[in-house]
Amino acid sequence: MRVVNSDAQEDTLENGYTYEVPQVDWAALQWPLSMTLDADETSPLVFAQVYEPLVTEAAGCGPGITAQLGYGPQGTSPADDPGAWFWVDADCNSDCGTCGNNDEYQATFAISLAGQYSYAYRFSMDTETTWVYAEGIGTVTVRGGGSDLEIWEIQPAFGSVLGNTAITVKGNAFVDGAVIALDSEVLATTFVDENTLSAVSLSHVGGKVEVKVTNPDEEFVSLPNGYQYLLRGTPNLDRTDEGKIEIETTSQTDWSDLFLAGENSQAATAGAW
Ligand SMILES: [Ca+2]
Ligand SMILES: [Ca+2]
Repeated sequence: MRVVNSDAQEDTLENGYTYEVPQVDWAALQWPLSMTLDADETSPLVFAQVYEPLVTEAAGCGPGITAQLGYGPQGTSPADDPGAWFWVDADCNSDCGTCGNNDEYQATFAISLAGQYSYAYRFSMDTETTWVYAEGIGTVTVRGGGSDLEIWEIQPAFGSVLGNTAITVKGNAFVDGAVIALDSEVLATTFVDENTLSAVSLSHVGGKVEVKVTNPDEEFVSLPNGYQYLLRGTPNLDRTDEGKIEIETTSQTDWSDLFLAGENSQAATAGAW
């Protein structure tokens, strides 16, 4: 920045002024956070809210904000991997009565290929040059059906690094004798029906791993990042019909004292501390 007086005296301050890219101050995915669809089925409306001072406070949606809803391979980040995501423009939900100072946007998507995907919102204030990615990532399972071998979802999709987590893989065209593998480690697998397999996880270092189902004829399908080994799962604090919170320990997806002690020894062995 340079200032020049009328007597031609002047001074310059290098980097004295910063041109900032206009960005929304806050944005978050609202609802829903997960869904299951058939292939090519249009999703329910997905909502996100955004806040920008002097733009969103007034009724309706303020000018100059572009909102997009996108989906991409499950476990990928829309900010880190935007080329792998598909985006659609969202519309203003001008009827939002609970938005306060925020604006709300809505959109739908449909996905042709069966599998598990993540979805998210992003917002731009400079005609789609830079984006702010909204807080919150949704998960959608797309069922294909027909005779194709498919993985739809893993229940639960995470478990202890110690292993011994009972997992169920839902999908299509499983054959008696099919096996589940986590990170290429084949598990002793129980065939329940053509849509359901169950197994118990083995111990493994923390992180996301591929889930693979192989039928006896060697045909296989895999879901990258489909299962996550955690040092500790989040306890399920949903109340029962009687209003009680029951910590369930057999699946090891809830906390227990025994579980916590085991984690520490496992972490030490893995050299993570
Ligand atoms: Ca801003
Ligand atoms: Ca508004």
